[in-house]
Order: sequence, then C-alpha cells, then structure tokens
Amino acid sequence: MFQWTQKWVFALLSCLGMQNALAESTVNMPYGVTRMSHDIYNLHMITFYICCGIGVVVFSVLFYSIYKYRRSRGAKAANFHEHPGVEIIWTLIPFLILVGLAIPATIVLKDIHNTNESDLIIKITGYQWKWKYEYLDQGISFFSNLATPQIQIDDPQKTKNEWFLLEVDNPMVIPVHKKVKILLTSNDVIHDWWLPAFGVKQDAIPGYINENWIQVDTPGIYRGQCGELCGAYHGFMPIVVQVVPEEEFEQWVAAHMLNKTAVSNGRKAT
Ligand SMILES: [Cu+2]
Repeated sequence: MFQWTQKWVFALLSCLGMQNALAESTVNMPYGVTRMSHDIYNLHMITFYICCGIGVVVFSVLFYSIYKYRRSRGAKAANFHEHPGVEIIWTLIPFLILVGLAIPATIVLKDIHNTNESDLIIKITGYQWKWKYEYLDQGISFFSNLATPQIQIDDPQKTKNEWFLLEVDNPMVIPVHKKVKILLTSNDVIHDWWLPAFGVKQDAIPGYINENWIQVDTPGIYRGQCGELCGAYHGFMPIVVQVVPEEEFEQWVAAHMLNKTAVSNGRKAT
C-alpha cells in the first residue's frame, strides 16, 4: 500500500508537467540521475508547493482582514473566549498536512536504507582530507586525493582547471544499472559523502557504519564534495564517481587486480 501511495503522490507532480522545467532551474535543487534523487526531489517539491499554498492562504486572510477591518472604517475587535470549532479546525488541518507529508517521506527514507540485494559493495572511509574506497568482494582498495595542482590553489592569478577543486587522482568506478551498496565510516572526524546527482548525502562517522545505495542508469562522471566541516582542508577532498558500462567495469577490476599482483611481486605493472 505504501508503494501505491508513493506512486500516486509522485504521479500527481508529474501530471502538473512542471517537474522538468523546475529541475532545469539552477536555483532549485538538482533533479539528479538516480531514482532516489528523483524521489527526494519530488518530496522537496511537494513540501514546497504545500508551503506555498499555506503561505497564500494565511497571507490572503491576513491582508484581507487588515484591509477590511481597519480602524478608519470603524471596525471593532470581537471579544470572545474559546471557540471549539475554530480550535478543532486549526489543529486538524496542520495535523493532516504533517501526516500527509510524513507518509511519502517515510516511504522514501525506508527506500534509501533498503540496501538488500545489492550487486556490489563499496566501503568508503573519510580521512582528513581524502577518501578511501574499498571494493569488498573484489579486494580492491585505494585512496582518492584532490588532483588540482597546489599552485592553482595558492595563486589567485593562475588559470584554473575546468574542474578546479572537483577533480581527483583515482575516481570511484561503478557499473551502470547495478545496485551499489555503500558503507560509510571515518578514520578520524565526521565527514560526509555528498553527491547531489545521486541524491546521497550520508555522514561518515568514526566507529559507525552508515549504509546507503546508488543505482545509476546514465554513464558519466559525477562530482561531489565532503558535506561536513571536517577541518582546515574540508574543501579539498572532492568526490568523483565514474559510471561505466559493465564490460568496462570488469576491465577496470581486472586491471586493478593485475596491478595489485604486480606490486605484491615487487615490480610495478605497466
Ligand atoms: Cu571531510
């Protein structure tokens, strides 16, 4: 029934035909490339429209009352105590609005943390100030550091790269159309793995493992940042995820395994 309600509520917005136009706006939050980011976006828009509706009703009544019952027209303030009818209405309406918002929000929240039946598991650890990615089933593990040259950061006159402060040496690579479970933790302070296009913003807390998942249907390069102030170089630990076709992912895994074997044998792979 939850699933049905979710579809019904979100279909309502799609019918309005306003979703995509608003999604293209740079002022609004991004629409993203995952189902989860779309669900979160729709939740945001439902809440926004409800707030707009409340604002219009409340301010209309307010301004109408100010105008209609102004002192210069001889208006006299009503003098009464208790009005059960009004009190029930102004309790019931916000209650229904909050419950109406809580139902789709709970459905999405449950879905965000439903990491069952994943195809790939990646453990992500935050460090001051870099990310470590570990592919648990493949035995692959590497650090992802900021790749912007230090001179571009220090010298304001220097020409900046296109992806200034949003580029890394080793991006996280995932296959397209696959459900990727991510396990997030930290080695030192609280970080936050934030990738707006995926609808993921999950805290990485030392001593805890937080779970989330991604399934991207469009290959490409997606960028994010640490979303929790974690120290002096908080702004220098970007996130880059490369979403590739499955065969390409297999090749990437094979190349990493080969490299690992070569390094453990005491020579560097070419
Ligand atoms: Cu951080």
